[in-house]
Amino acid sequence: MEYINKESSSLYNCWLNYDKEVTLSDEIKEILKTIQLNEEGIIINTAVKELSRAIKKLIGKTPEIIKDTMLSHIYLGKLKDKTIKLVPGGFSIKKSTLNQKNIIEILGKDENGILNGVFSFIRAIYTGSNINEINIVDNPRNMVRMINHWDNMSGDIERGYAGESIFFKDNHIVENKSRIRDYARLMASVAINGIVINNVNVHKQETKLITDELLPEVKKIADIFRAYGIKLYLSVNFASPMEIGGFLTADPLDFNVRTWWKKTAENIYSYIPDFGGFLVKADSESRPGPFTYGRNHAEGANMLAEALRLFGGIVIWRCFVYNCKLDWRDRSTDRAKAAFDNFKPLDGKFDENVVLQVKNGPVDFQIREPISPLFGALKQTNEFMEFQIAQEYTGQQKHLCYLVPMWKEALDFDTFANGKDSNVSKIVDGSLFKTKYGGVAAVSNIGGSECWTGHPLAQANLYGYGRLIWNTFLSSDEIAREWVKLTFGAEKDVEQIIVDILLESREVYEKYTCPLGVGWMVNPNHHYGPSVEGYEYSPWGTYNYADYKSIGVDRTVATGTGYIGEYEPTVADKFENLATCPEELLLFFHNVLYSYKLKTGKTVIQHIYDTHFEGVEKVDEFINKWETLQNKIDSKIFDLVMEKFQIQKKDSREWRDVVNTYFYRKTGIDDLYKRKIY
Ligand code: GCV
Repeated sequence: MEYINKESSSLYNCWLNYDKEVTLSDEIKEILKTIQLNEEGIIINTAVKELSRAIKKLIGKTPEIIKDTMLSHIYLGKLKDKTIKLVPGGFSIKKSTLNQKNIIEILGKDENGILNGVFSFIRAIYTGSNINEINIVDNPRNMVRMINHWDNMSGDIERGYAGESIFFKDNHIVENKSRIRDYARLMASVAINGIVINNVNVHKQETKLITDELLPEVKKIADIFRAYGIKLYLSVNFASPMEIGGFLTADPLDFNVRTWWKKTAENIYSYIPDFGGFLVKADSESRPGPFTYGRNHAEGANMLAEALRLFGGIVIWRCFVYNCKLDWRDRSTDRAKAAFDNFKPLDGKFDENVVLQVKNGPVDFQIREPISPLFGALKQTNEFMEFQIAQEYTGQQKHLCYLVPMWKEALDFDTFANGKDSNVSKIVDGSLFKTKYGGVAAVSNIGGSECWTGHPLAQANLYGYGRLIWNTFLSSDEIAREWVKLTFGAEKDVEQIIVDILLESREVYEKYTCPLGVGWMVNPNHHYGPSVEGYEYSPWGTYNYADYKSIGVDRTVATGTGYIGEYEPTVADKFENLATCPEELLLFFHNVLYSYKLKTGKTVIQHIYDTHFEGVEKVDEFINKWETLQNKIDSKIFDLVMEKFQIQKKDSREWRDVVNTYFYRKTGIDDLYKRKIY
């Protein structure tokens, strides 16, 4: 891991960079000098530390912490007023007067709420809110707000694009845990309250994380997290009873196997009393699972749930289950159908402390996918959304791709599962079907790089994820603006330029990569760079069925794989019908002639040519805009972003040329404008 001089590095401090000019009234400065505190607690102590740290930067002086005062002050504590409705993690912040002195009260529903309130207060100051009139009541939309790490104990990160793991190195847990503390702090500042530290693909070494050999070190990480209100979770290997328990079976209905899991859970809780639970990838991409024993996913998950129930833990069972050996020549097979086919029949069969975690799209984190039909189809099962902050298919943190608009689209989608206004966000927060657990998880994009995310602007995704899942009503623009102000300061033209670039970036990436929702035109395995026929599991021909006449996957009920039939009828009708199918997803759902006319009046082939040229031009525009920021922002951030933009410039041209050439040669259709296609 890199040595980092934390105090002086804006790259490292991210949005918690307090070295910025802020104008505060004398009244507020007076309030900031004193913190009144009458309660004790691990997280409250963190809240006080964090508030004091920010105040020291703001007024050049550490505040005095006292139990009772007649002076102006900030009051930190739990809310007692029953008229304000707070849920766990929620808080209120209000300026008022007491004994003719000005005070600001930061009140939490619980300790987490106090910490969330403190970070929100700091954010309000640094984003230029009027603190003289501060009056906030804020509750989280989702109770569980998680990050999933795909970190291996070797130190590598599966789909990691920002350096090595901050948790593991050379098959050990890192000794110096200061970076883990800084990470917990960053995550707590956007109200993340659960972190899975290891990869869902659990290898031999990580299987041992639940044993006495490694639990003492795991406990140390959990202790760090706890002080920031974060629970630690582990990914587990379904075959653990065999790998580390000495059994010849991992059959979930075997009494001895069940007992082994119970004892294992009990042992974990003896180290980590607030352990969150297990994340499981089973029977997918060669991971072990209940299928080996003729059991289904509910039987597998319920066995683990039984082991954790007594201690309040949950099992998060992933629905990313598909047969990667499907033969694409058989046009009724469709990977997109797999999660639904596996899990819909089991709705209602999972124990109360099992949550199914479903990727936002039915395939795999492409730049454009429809929502997974499991959102809406499962009506009696706890369900978490799974997003990917890591940019596996979206430029791998070399290309800029602000993902908040994509996540918002997914959460806002109306499934019609319970009539109109059955938005996905109501399903994952548990309110639509009154399920016990609601939440969102996302695959982390951080590693040991100085700026955590490799590309400094990819920090906006990490920040934005936390903010969006706390409050799904925030717009992508608001979130981007907050992040820019917190990271770069309050200069208006700087803010506007960076916000504009961020907001356009997803569509720009989409333009020079995969048109109209077709997806998967990346190089196999590592998933970077163009390869129109590159789908690794399709040795029999292209995933997108492009031939000389037509392109796209026919997923209609009438003539295709039938996938569309997995949605509620209102949604299915819209997708099935060419006239109403959203055009950005046209080729995900339909196979059409290259001469098919889009609403713009362009043919599909011309759309492909045009968007690929436009995408590249837009990257050049980004670079020109970024150049205007020289000497206006931190020079290290400026340089590093410019370095990444140069890569994006070069690689977007490769995308344009490979894709356009492929289709030109395949179809023989000229570009209307006779541009050079290589
Ligand atoms: C962790 C995709 C990725 C894999 C990942 C898998 C998953 O297939 O390419 O690296 O494995 O998704 O989500 O389990």
